[in-house]
Amino acid sequence: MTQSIVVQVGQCGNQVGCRFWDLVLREHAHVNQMGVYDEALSSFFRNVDQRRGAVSTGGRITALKARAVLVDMEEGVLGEILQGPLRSLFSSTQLISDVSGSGNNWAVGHHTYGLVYREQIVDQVRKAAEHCDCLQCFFLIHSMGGGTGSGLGTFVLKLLEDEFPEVCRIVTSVYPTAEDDVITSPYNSVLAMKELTEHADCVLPVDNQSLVDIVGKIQHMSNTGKLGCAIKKDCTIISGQGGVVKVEKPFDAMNNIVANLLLNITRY
Ligand SMILES: Nc1nc2c(ncn2[C@@H]2O[C@H](COP(=O)(O)OP(=O)(O)OP(=O)(O)O)[C@@H](O)[C@H]2O)c(=O)[nH]1
Ligand SMILES: [Mg+2]
Repeated sequence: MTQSIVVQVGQCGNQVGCRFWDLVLREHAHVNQMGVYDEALSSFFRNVDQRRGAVSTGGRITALKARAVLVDMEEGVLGEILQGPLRSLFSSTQLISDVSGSGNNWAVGHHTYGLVYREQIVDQVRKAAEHCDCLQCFFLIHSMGGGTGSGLGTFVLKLLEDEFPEVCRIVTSVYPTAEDDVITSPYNSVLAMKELTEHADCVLPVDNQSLVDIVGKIQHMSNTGKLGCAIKKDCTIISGQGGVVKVEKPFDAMNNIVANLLLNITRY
């Protein structure tokens, strides 16, 4: 069985990433009610027993740790993750953050923070890779509009190519809407796109405007009682209902769609 490592960069990358982890756990709990640490679970999680160390597949679930590295140059989102319901999935060393963010500036993320955090990021990715028997894929999640996601995100992509050339790099890139608040987002997107074309094996482009439209349509159908059998009320496509994260945040419904997309392409 192969394993994958998720690298989530910037606010958007981390918020989408958290919806993904929430959804993976819910789906797994649904199909594996005995709480067995099986091969499907091992593709994204390690199972760690405090006394015995890593537990091999076939045993009971003790403490799951996500195969992930979380990077954001602002503390806010990572701080929330460390205090939120998913906190036990990550040890603090898996989280890499600074204080002030990249100020929506691609170059600050790519060049300034890239150079400063290069070693720390490589170290954490290497540690995560050492815990894998057969590392197949990196899943990078980031936004194209923000400075950290686009700048540092694409720096990390190149880093992964340099350090692990044989491991496939699949990137989920969230594109800004035409009315995006971030004035520099078109520039950040173009600069990041060049890096994607050079260093990614596969890009899953996600358009924020389409996400807004889909969420709006589903909510309209729900309000007018027109939800049919295709989409049920509170289904996982847009809703976190039944998940470990109880309070829905502004981007959650949109991020659930992206998390579903990722879950569907990684399902065994
Ligand atoms: N779909 C979605 N888009 C988001 C989310 N958070 C931010 N965005 C979009 O991402 C872009 C801004 O990027 P961010 O990820 O917030 O920025 P960042 O990577 O943290 O970079 P800096 O804040 O500049 O350091 C804008 O286009 C936002 O609309 C999210 O959770 N989901
Ligand atoms: Mg930010």
